[in-house]
Amino acid sequence: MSPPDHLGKILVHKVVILGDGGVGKTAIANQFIVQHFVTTYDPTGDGSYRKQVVVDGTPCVVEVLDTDGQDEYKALRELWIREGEAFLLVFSITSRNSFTSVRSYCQQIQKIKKSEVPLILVGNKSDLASTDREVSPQEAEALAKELNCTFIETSAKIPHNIDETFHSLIRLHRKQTKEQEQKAAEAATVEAQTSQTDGGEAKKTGWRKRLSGFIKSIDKNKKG
Ligand SMILES: Nc1nc2c(ncn2[C@@H]2O[C@H](COP(=O)(O)OP(=O)(O)OP(=O)(O)O)[C@@H](O)[C@H]2O)c(=O)[nH]1
Ligand SMILES: [Mg+2]
Repeated sequence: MSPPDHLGKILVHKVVILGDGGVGKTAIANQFIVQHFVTTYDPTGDGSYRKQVVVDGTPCVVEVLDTDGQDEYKALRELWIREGEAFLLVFSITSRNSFTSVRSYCQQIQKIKKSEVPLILVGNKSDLASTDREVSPQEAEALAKELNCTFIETSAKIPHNIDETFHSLIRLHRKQTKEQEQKAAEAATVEAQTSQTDGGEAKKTGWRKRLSGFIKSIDKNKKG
């Protein structure tokens, strides 16, 4: 077990699942959190769950926010996106409409977050690929390339690629957090160096000023 002081340092990843109604967001969240597949479709409100996992030997907590894809919840979406740190953008491979919606979710994330965020494009219901597929993997790959993210096909039913998807997102978030910390440390070093140089300059200027006054007074004395 980790020593107690380490527990306090465990990183919490706030993952938001976005996508149209019926694509399987709740099913994905349930499968990841409790390894259970819900067959009934209950378009309920948003819910959040927590789970501790170990990814690449490091423990962390994943906080999953399962949003509601119904239109009446649109107003809440901005709030969910603000809360989130990493995103699963879900469509169903059996619904072209849900695939078309992906771009607008992504635009909304970019508008609110302003900077790049860890994001994975998820094509759910892969178990229905042979009978009901409406979106090809090639099309989804092309969209992922355009959105500068990874594409993964999942099935919350069988299940397939569920843990892998969350683990990949955690890795992306860890990488980004590390890069941001490095950037902040670099910026702090540059700032410290600049203020040191500024201080040096200020001293030099003060020293020059004082010296020039001293030289002037010597010159005056000489003349006198
Ligand atoms: N075959 C299959 N069915 C799935 C899969 N994932 C979800 N479903 C079914 O699709 C329906 C909708 O799933 P939900 O998880 O409730 O969809 P949702 O995205 O949460 O929908 P909203 O809460 O309305 O936004 C349910 O009947 C699920 O059983 C999957 O991977 N394969
Ligand atoms: Mg749901």
